[in-house]
Parts: sequence; C-alpha cells; structure tokens
Amino acid sequence: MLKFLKRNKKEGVDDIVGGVESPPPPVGFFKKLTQGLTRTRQGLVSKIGAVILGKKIIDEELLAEIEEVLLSADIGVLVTKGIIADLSGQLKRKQLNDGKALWAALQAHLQALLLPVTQPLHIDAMDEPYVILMVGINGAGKTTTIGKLAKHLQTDNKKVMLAAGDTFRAAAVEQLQVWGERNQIAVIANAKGDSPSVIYDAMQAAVARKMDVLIADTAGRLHTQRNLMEELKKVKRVMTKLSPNAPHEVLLVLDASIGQNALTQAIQFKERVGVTGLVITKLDGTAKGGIIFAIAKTLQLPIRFIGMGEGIDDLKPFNGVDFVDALFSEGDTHDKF
Ligand SMILES: Nc1nc2c(ncn2[C@@H]2O[C@H](COP(=O)(O)OP(=O)(O)OP(=O)(O)O)[C@@H](O)[C@H]2O)c(=O)[nH]1
Ligand SMILES: [Mg+2]
Repeated sequence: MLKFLKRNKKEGVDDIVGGVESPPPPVGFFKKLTQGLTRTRQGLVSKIGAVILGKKIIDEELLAEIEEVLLSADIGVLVTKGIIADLSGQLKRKQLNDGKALWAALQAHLQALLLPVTQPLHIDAMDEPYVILMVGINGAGKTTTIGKLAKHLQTDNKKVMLAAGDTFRAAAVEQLQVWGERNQIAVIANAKGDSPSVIYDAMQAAVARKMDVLIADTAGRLHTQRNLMEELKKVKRVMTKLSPNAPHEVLLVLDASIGQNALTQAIQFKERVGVTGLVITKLDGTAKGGIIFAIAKTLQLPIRFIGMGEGIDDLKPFNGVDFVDALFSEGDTHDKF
C-alpha cells in the first residue's frame, strides 16, 4: 500500500494523505512554476537573500552589493538601475528599516514592473475567426506552443483550427499534425504551397467551417534573413485580403533560456513585423528566467503566456504577481531576516 506524504506547512508536520494505492496528485501550476523557476531563483533571488541575510544595517553599501548580484543575472542594466534607484529612494525616506522591508520592496518593485505587461489574450466572440500568427527564431517553441495553445483555447470552448505555414521542412508539417491529432482538430497543410498561400487557404477553411480561432505556424527565422522577414509581411498582407483585421494577434515566441539574445530578437521582430503579444518559453530548467524583467521593461509588450515544459498542459496565461511570488516563494527566505 502506497502512502503519500504531504508537508503541512502551518503545523510543520508530515501529514499522510490518501492511504490507498493511487497516483500522486497532479502538480498544480503554481507549484510547477515554483519548481521550474528553481535555477533562476538560485541565480538571482537566493543570491540577494544571502547578501541581505548577513547584514544588520540597510545602507547604500548593501544596495551596491545587491546591484552587483542583479547585474550578474539576466535582468539587465536598465532594470537593475530602476531597482537600485527605487530602493535608494526608499532608504533615504527611512522606509527600509530591516532586511524584511528591503526584501518586500524588491518583490513589490518586480511585481510593479510586470503589471503593465500582464494582459491576458482575450478573444471575443466574433463573426470571423480570430487569427493568431506565430513568429520567432528557429527552435523558440512556436509549434509546441501552438499545440498547447490549441488545448488552452479548446478548454475555453473555442473551435480551433491550425495552419501549417512552416513550408520549409516536411517535418514541420508533420510536427503540427501530431499536435492537431492530440487536440483532435484540423490542420490545413499543402505540400506544394508557400507559406502565404497555405495560410490563405487555411483562413478560407476556417471561415467556411465557422471556426473561432485559426493559429498559423511559420518557419523559424532570424531578423537578418531579409527574404524571410519579407515573407512574414506578405503573410500579413494576404490575411487582410480575407479579413481586414487579421492577424488579430501576432505572437512572438521567445526562448527564455537564450537570455539576453531573446531580448535582442524581440526588439528586431517588433520593429520589422509588428508584434502584439509575447510567449516566453522554456522558463523551466533555465537560470536565465530573469530576462523576463528586461523584456517587460524594454519592450512594453503584453506577455500573454509562459511555457513551462514540453507537455500539452505546460502553457499558462502570464500573471506577473504569481510569477514573482513563485520566484520568491521556495524556502520563504524572508522568514529568516
Ligand atoms: N523545456 C521546454 N521545452 C520546450 C518548451 N517549449 C518548446 N520546447 C521544446 O523546444 C524545442 C523546439 O520547439 P519547437 O516548437 O519545435 O520550436 P519552433 O519554434 O517551432 O522551431 P522551428 O520550427 O524550427 O522554428 C522542442 O524540443 C520543444 O519540445 C518549454 O516551454 N519548455
Ligand atoms: Mg516549428
């Protein structure tokens, strides 16, 4: 007989949950977020915690030490300067009397930073399909995100169709078809067509079949590949022929694990093709998750979703408060101050 142990935080004891042979309970997304952010926490929050822990007095010297840790993480110079200026101001106003207050101020600053970009994707009921165009560099996680997003939208009772707009590799179409099968939804593909024509056909099919949402995959590309960037513009032009408001959302998929490079990519894509929302993938297992703060501050674009794994349920609407809570949560470091 298997018994599952669950830590009862309040009482500090181990409760025995269940008692019958059954699988462990599903891991909640907040817990998953907390676990996934472990390496980012180690490289950022835990290091700051260690700096604060040893200090009796909160002063400019301590802020300089914190600045050093922040600069060594992926949150970038801009965000670091903002944090230190804010903390320094609070210090002068005598609002930071102890480590606990400093810790809370840091957390509040990071949450405030993510507030303007916490704007979930909202799909109103419309007469025409809501068209989402996925863009990004090779391997960022576009196709995988489409699979997860389709599941998310279907759970929200939306009728979803996919367009296999990555016409560069046969394997790309097959990969999307696998996600189509997992979601039991149609994937419009054409081995002979180019990306704009496949997506045009898919839009016609989505209108005919009264779909709520069409998600179009595209091939990965670098901003330096002029022809490929032009192709994206053509895809957008072709879309407007069928629906003047399409694409309703251009989702740029960014791989958090490439750190500062993700920010550079995002700036370029925003300038060249017009991006309306972001998906930050691979936040699980990377130490570079702090890049999300640099992305938020620099781009000021809504972060619609975050990817925390390769499975169909590993996509979550982004919420900055939860994100920072999860980043600061494990070990409840502030309790030690
Ligand atoms: N750990 C983790 N892996 C992910 C996540 N999202 C995608 N991946 C993995 O990243 C790899 C690339 O994902 P794809 O979806 O094929 O990326 P893509 O942007 O479509 O790539 P191209 O079509 O080549 O441009 C795959 O092995 C995915 O399983 C995530 O959130 N976490
Ligand atoms: Mg792909």
